[in-house]
Amino acid sequence: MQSLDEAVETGTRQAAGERPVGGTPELTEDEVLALDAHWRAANYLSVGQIYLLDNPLLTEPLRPEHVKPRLLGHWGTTPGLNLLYGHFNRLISRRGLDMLCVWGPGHGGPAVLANSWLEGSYSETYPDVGRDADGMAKLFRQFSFPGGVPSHVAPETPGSIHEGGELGYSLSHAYGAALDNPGLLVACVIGDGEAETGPLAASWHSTLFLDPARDGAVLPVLHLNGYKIANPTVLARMPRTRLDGMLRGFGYEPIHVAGSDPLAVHRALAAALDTAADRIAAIQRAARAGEDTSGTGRPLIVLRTPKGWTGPAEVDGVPVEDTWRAHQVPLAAVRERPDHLRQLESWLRSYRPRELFAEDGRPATAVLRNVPEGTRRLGATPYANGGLRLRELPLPPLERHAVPVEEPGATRHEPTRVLGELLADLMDATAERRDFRIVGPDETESNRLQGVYRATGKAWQLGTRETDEHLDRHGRVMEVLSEHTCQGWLEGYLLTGRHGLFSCYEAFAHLVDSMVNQHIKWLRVTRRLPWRRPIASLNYLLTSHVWRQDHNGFSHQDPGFIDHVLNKAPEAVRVYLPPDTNTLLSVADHVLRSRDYVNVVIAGKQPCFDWLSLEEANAHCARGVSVWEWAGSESDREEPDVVLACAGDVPTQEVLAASALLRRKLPELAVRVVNVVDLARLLPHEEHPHGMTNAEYDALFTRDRPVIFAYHGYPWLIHRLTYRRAGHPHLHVRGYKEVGSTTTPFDMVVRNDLDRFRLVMDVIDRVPGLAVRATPLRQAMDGERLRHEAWVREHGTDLPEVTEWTWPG
Ligand SMILES: Cc1ncc(C[n+]2csc(CCOP(=O)(O)OP(=O)(O)O)c2C)c(N)n1
Ligand SMILES: [Mg+2]
Repeated sequence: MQSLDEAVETGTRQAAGERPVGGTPELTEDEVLALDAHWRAANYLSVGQIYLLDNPLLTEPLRPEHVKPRLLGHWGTTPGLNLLYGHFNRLISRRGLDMLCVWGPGHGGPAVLANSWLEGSYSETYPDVGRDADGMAKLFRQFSFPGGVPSHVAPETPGSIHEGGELGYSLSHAYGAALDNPGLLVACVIGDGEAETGPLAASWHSTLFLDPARDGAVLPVLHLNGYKIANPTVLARMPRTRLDGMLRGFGYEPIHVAGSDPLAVHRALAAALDTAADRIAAIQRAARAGEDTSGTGRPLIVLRTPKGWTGPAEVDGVPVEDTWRAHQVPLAAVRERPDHLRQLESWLRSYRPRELFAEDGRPATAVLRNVPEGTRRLGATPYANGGLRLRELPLPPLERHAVPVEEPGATRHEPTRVLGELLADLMDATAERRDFRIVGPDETESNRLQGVYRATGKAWQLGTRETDEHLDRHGRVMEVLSEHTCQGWLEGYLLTGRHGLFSCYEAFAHLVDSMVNQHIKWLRVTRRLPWRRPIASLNYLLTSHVWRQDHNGFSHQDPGFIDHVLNKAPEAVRVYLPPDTNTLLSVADHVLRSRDYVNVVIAGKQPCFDWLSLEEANAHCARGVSVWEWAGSESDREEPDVVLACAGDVPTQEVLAASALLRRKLPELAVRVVNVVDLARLLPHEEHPHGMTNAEYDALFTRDRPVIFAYHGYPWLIHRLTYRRAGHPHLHVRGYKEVGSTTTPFDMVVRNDLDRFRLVMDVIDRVPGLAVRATPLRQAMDGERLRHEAWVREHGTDLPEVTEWTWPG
């Protein structure tokens, strides 16, 4: 049989399909044939991955034992992704582009794997899977197979920054990747089902935040294959004029490509991509010459091709191609049913593999005609292995921002306001290199980080008014009222080798629970892939926290994000509760230098006592948990009678106030105060890299003394973390009990039984021998709580002795 190379040489149309190829000025016949050959090869390799255990080149008739016993994968989206990969190759090769692609329908894993194998990046990453017959057999066998590779565009897939497992985040990831990468074009394939998700719908706005002068470009491809798993999609059934109206409203200028005749679609898609690339180049040229391009619609491709295109048209008399039935595995009983086996074989042979691959399995030259060179290949781009491009952050010396602390509790500062100054220095230091950004849902100022605006503004491409503040086309603070979009931008930014911080109200971090799950999973897998270089950690600063949502109340009170992330892979998760300003600075410095973690930092923005000098704060953070000797009363005794533990700024203040009361009222009681800044220290050391050994834990908390633990969040978490410790039966935790309201700060702690008076009562209730002896004190404490209740209701403020309380020293 004639090889494809020969077919292209002689200009025979036969090799490329039945229909004649019409000439267009843009694409020669050879080019169409080469695009089609690549597509057929990728489709063949995709079907092979889903079905075949053996006989990869069909050198013999297909037998049941050549087929996998469990057929797992998604065919429907795959031909569309294959089509696009080949066309992106052409665009890159012709124009010398640096390109990255985010594949929204990541369930089309076979497509991206097939293309990586074809271009050679797969075998370079995994040398045991060579670009030959043996390698092809391994490529097929390993897919969705125990011990092999996942079905999605997972971290294992070369060139991927986006698994696409949980749908909705492709476009925000793509925009995050493009920020501050002026030479990069990020293509983003969006499934029409994915486009129905809330996060995706919100992320269309991203184009109004992208700065064509200093950022790269995003080219969205809305893939209208018409269906999701079992339903048509909204956007595919929407009349075209309405779809266009929607897209134009978001700032895009759609370019439509539609069809089911492969050769016609190749021509139309190539022309569309050329048009889009020309428009992007023109917008960038204008913006970089100082022109305002915000009125020009950004190109977007609407690709309308059949779901499961080129797969079985019908199975068992039921239509499959171009219906929702093509979503997963169209032929399900191949091993059992000879007719299905025959259908699979003819499906595979319809791609004419003998034209596409030599006998030794290597792809024919014509198949690879458009494959770019070296790191321009989508599977080899360093942009998708961000750690390769990562630079150390030029963090300022902490001494420059630390607050002076001569003695504990003598002064007060707003921790996040001081941090804002440090972040401003960091913005200054990265002004040229542009590799640090802050994202947040409209709360940078509310969280008192506004110091940062002396160094940079807020990204904004639309019109401005005189009354607006800090809006700036080139700004590196990104504010949009979609936590999902913020999270997606930051993930895309970090995954492509930069640094950042997400500042958010504590309660609303829950909106991205599911997104952070996925990111943690990504990190966990990449840590086991030696070729993936470590990336900067994803850092959350959660402020405006549960105890100080004074004017918002119950809806804004929820400390549960900590519980959520601590369920996740311990190797990738860190939670910090700095109790004062210098400790926050020390923690911030640490997390911004760290790699491959999700760090959650919970810190207050309200004036807070300064407990530790910078030196003490650094030592405390290095230990993660320390005895604060100056705050207790155990110095002249061998062992404390009771341990008052605390984690979080408000609980720390309540514990110190309780300790001061106990010192005055029960001077003979030996009280130890322990502060926990790194929550994972409480875990057993076998469970978390930061966990303490039992010996360390027992030395701090004792094995048998009562421990009253005042904790920032839900009390159960502390029990969960410590349940295996010898002292656990003696541990009593106070924290947020879901009693929230719009009320005074001290009323919040009283209502949740976390206040100093209640803590003293807890001590009396638990230290043997105090129950009777200290009854008068217990009664007095109860009286204080009643007095508080009456006072706040009458005056609307906290008791003067509470608001004016200071550490007695
Ligand atoms: C957030 C989310 N919800 C549900 C699913 C389950 N799911 C997997 S694929 C799919 C359909 C996707 O349709 P579309 O985006 O159009 O992709 P394609 O048609 O290209 O397969 C769904 C609902 C998911 N992966 N993520
Ligand atoms: Mg679809």
